[in-house]
Amino acid sequence: MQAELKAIEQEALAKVAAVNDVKELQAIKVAYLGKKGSLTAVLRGMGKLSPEERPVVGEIANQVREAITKAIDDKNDVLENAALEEKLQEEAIDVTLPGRPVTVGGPHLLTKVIEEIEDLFIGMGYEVREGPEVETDYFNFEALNLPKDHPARDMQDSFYVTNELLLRTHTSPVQARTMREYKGEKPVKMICPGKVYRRDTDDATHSHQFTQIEGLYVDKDVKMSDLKGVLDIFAKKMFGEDRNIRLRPSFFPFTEPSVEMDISCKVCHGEGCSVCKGTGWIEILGAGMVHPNVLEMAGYDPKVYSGFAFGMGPERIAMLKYGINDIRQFYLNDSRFLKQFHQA
Ligand code: 2NL
Repeated sequence: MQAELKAIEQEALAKVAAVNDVKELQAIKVAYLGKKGSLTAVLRGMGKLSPEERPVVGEIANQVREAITKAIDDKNDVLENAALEEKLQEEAIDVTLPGRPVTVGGPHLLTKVIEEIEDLFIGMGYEVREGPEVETDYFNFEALNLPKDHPARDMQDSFYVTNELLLRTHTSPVQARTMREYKGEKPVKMICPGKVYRRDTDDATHSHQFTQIEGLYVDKDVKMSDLKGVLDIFAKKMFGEDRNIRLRPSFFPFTEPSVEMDISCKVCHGEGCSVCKGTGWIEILGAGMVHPNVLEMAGYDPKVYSGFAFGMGPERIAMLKYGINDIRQFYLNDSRFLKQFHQA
């Protein structure tokens, strides 16, 4: 029986030494030490031994059990450590690698141009005002001398929300609202930047949504020459002191007389070249003296008050200033375009 025990020990230790897998090791443990295991079977047979033999064999049996148990536990530690090591290797992180770069954004070019224009007029005493983008038919059209049957009110050209509400087609309603608020009692000197909407097909020079900045100065004795002086200062500050302006007659329903302003071409200084299409001048904005009907509807007595107004498109200003040839660039949010105008 002692020889049998020693043989079991040798066999078990050899198997444990050969195994390389935790599950197989577990199977060996069951095969030798389990309830139906071979060592257990031998120990069951101890009852048949003589009382002298029993303690001797019992002692050996315990040693064998301990030797096998220890071998299994040690091997288990080895295998678990190896598995852990492998996992650590697989999941290793190189903390010395450079991190992902953090890109910093900046204000959109259009925002910067609008703020530059705002600052320029704030410097001349204008207040900046904003108003709703969903406007009433009254403030968007009626109050600006565009009666119900006026051709500029074509349903095809505006985004109507209801019969009476639409997305504003210009920022003038903000000025009409301001005059109404001031009740014809004090001067108005304001600009209003903001988004406007027209039912247009988008292309290089048209967008169904774009921005506008309008200006309005209403007071006693405001004259056309005041308008020309302010626009000249604006053009020189915005495009350079070497630029000149000229006013051409034009038409808007809300101003009389109406003009369009050109600035001299920076490339040829008025001589005529490809940039200005041979004319020497580039159109920048529209303006005029506020129509008496507009003053009257807003509560200002046209016999006492007069005013000038102007309107411009910041996209157009930015395109001329930075040589951008497609208005859609402003709205595509292509970072390759936007980045060019970020400060270093
Ligand atoms: C353009 C022309 C213009 C105005 C806007 C205005 C506003 C009031 C009264 C009178 Cl409340 N006029 N605004 C006047 C003339 C021209 O814009 O071509 N804009 C891009």
